[in-house]
Amino acid sequence: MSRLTPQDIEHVKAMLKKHDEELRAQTGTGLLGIAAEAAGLSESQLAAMVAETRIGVVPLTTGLGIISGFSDTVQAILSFVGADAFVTAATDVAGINEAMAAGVKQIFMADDLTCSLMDLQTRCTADNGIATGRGFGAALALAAKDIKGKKVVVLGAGPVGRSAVYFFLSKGAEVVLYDKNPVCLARMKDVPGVTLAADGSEALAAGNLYFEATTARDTITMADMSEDTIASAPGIPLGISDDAMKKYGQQVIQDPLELGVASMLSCLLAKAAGKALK
Ligand code: PYL
Repeated sequence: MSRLTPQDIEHVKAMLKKHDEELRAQTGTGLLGIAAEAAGLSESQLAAMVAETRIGVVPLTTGLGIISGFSDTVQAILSFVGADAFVTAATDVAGINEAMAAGVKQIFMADDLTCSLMDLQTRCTADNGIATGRGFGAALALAAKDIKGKKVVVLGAGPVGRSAVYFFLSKGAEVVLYDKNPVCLARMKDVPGVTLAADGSEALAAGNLYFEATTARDTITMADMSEDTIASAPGIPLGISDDAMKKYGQQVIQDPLELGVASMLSCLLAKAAGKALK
């Protein structure tokens, strides 16, 4: 998982409404609706569950330390989808204590390796990588109207890519998967419904629904895209080339944190309500 920079997220808060409108134009629903789809909930079910939250976002100074603007941006995203969320004034253990004293039901924390939303009552957790795979997967499925029986190309077999693969399979799609790391790829070789590609070009030639979850640039170029392409691209940095974005950017679903955080919330609330995420 790439570590975000302050520059990656500096415009997120101010652009939340505009991004929600962009997502609605691309998928037929906004951030809340996509997050609901990611967790197998209806939008109204999720809205009712979100209204009962109280989330403490606790900044952590471990490892490479605080990312300027990260906790505030997480809080803004959670609030945008209707959660009662606040950033603790203290960091680390003091921040956790502050959240407990404030009567939180959930706590959001992220160190350099793991980003998690935890439910104190049920002890359920939602992981950013897994939720991001489901959230961007749901966005692609919604944008494509129906992916049942269709081929979805997944580039990247890390935690985000693998989570998306299982989401696409649960929706009846077939998956063509490529990762430049043969060990990552081999982990998926016996999964029914998954075909492993020999390289990125072979994968991209298999269909026009793309899921890009690598840490490389230019994995998808102008030659790979057309008016029929829909791409969902959580990978940081963006894997779609600049010239392809200029021509086909409207067909690309991407953001640095919004879909992942909203989907962490929906997946956590679904799990806390006893719903198994298929
Ligand atoms: C959760 C994000 C999504 C993409 N990359 C992940 C990342 O940047 N993780 C590191 C988060 C560190 C946060 C820091 C703070 O400000 O509390 N510990």
